[in-house]
Amino acid sequence: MSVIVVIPTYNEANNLPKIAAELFALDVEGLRILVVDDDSPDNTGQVADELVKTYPDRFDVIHRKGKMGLGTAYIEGFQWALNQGAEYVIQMDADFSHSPSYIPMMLERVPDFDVVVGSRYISGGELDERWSWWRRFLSWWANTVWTRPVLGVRTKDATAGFKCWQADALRRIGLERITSNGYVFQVEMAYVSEKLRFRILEIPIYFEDRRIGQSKMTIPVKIEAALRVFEIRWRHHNVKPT
Ligand SMILES: Nc1nc2c(ncn2[C@@H]2O[C@H](COP(=O)(O)OP(=O)(O)OP(=O)(O)O)[C@@H](O)[C@H]2O)c(=O)[nH]1
Ligand SMILES: [Mg+2]
Repeated sequence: MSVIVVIPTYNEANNLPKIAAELFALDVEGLRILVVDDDSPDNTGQVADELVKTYPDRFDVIHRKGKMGLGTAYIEGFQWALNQGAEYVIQMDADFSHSPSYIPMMLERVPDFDVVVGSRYISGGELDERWSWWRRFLSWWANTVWTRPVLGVRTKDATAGFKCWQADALRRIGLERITSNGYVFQVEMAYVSEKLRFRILEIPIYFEDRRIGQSKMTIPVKIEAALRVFEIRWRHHNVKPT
């Protein structure tokens, strides 16, 4: 099996060696990691270069010239993974919000689906119990009251960022038509997946708060993401299953 885990990083120097060690400890045969780093000021890029030496042939990094955003980082990473001949491509954050422990289950289920989504909003899914009611409310509202009705998306967690794709599903998406740069990238991928009538499986996850480092999800970033949902609908409402 050939599995590439794509991890975009911006200031994750302290998380990266730990998440790499946990991923390689999973005992998933053929698992490789690709980091896409945006010239993080905390030197995540150099940490990644060290990891390339520690895990030869299993760990790679793409260095980009500046903070170019989560969306383009994933598109570059996915394209690289497809060119490397990956059968399955996993996307996850570096900050342990997405626990590597779910990956074996995702890989077990993905052969019968186009994509398996780590979901916070199906039965059994949960947000960190340390989150304030306000943070929970905002997250729930953004997903359930805003994004899903605006787009008519059936996936319960339309803003999820932890997914395991069949390589062929990523090819069918046509990555060149995905243009979101920020966090709304996840929503764009979810919407196009549904337009293409992909077989989507949601599995419940416990979404832990980031262990180390700082959130990049500021209020203006959240507002922009909310408004971008309309742009996504406008751009892709005509997409038809192939
Ligand atoms: N390459 C790249 N990675 C990014 C960028 N912005 C965020 N990331 C990474 O994308 C992942 C998710 O970002 P987070 O800051 O954790 O965002 P979040 O999970 O929505 O917010 P938190 O509540 O802080 O965890 C992390 O691995 C980040 O390092 C970016 O502009 N470029
Ligand atoms: Mg996070």
